[in-house]
Amino acid sequence: MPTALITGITGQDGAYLAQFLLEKGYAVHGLLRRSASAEVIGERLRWLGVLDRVVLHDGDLMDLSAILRIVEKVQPDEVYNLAAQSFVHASWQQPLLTGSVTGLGAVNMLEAVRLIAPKARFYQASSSEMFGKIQEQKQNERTPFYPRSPYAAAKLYAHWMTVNYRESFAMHASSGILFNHESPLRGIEFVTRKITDGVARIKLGLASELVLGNLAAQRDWGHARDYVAAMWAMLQQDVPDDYVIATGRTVSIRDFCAIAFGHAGLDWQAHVRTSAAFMRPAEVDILLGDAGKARRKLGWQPATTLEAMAAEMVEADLARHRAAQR
Ligand code: NDP
Ligand code: GDR
Repeated sequence: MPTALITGITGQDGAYLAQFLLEKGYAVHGLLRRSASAEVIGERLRWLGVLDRVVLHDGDLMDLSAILRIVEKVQPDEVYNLAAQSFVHASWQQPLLTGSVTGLGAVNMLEAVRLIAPKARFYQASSSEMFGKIQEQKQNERTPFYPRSPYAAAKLYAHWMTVNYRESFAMHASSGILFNHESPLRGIEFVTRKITDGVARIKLGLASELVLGNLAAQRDWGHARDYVAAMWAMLQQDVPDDYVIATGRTVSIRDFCAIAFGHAGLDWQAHVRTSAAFMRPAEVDILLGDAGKARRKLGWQPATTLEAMAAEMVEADLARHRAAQR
């Protein structure tokens, strides 16, 4: 039975990846940082029905000694570094924390693997945000980067450190440059989930309006369930490498609103207003990925359309609010 260690296992991708690996017969271990609100820990893993099938280890990505001990104990075959301060908007308010966790945290994991389990295969959660102010209409693995936030700059550092450890120490380290991916388990502060939650509230009469920021921004959105399969596929290759994972379709926030509100039979324009509070100091206007390399080498392609994903998210938020009302 192969053993995987996932940092960020309590997040959206960590939960889906844990479920995916368990179905493949892996022993799944995860890093868990302590919280005073213990009752909400593992909520996403519980939602997917896998909380009691994973082994959780107390630790923080910033604490190298804890990481070293956990890697020693788990002896993983595969390490997935998903932990990060992942909310772009917050990274301007917390640039140092973001640099520490999202940037240096990856190096803590790389060091732990190099020192304790050098044969383990390593996955780094890189991001399309690294393309930022885009240098090509469609971004692939050769497109130059131009980060536009403290988050993106930190991810770029972690990305290049992953490449460097691969080249310096012959580690099996791969970097997945994933475009936005969403699901019913997406954090509520991210725009798709904020919208689907807003749709559910308005539909059930719990709210009348939804306040958003820049409606013109465009993103290439896929489903997290499809994207974790690509992470795994990267680590099954003989040779480590970097891959763009995307759908190849870009849609504005405005159009996502139309799809999500439309699913509930609502007119988005009657309910959405904008506020400067949700605008960013520097915006990533548009992202559109070319996942041709992943398709050719990994045999990967997305299975879920944006419309199906939006419908799944709206339905999940309706169910949550209905359950809370009972
Ligand atoms: P989430 O924000 O849902 O999850 C982040 C995870 O990191 C949580 O488990 C969180 O723990 C954990 N974490 C944060 N800080 C620390 C720390 N100091 N020590 C240990 N764990 C910590 O992110 P996603 O699941 O959406 O994304 C997974 C990764 O992929 C992230 O690195 C993200 O930046 C990256 N990414 C995501 C994309 C997307 O569209 N979702 C696209 C491209 C890249 P806790 O539950 O305690 O907060
Ligand atoms: P992003 O996701 O920054 O792309 O990062 P987010 O959903 O936060 O923003 C997407 C776009 O929507 C615009 N927007 C709003 N965003 C939020 N959060 N709230 C709003 O009210 C709102 N109104 C408009 C934003 O300006 C932006 O243009 C996500 C994260 O998962 C990162 O960790 C990951 O690396 C990238 O995706 C790829």
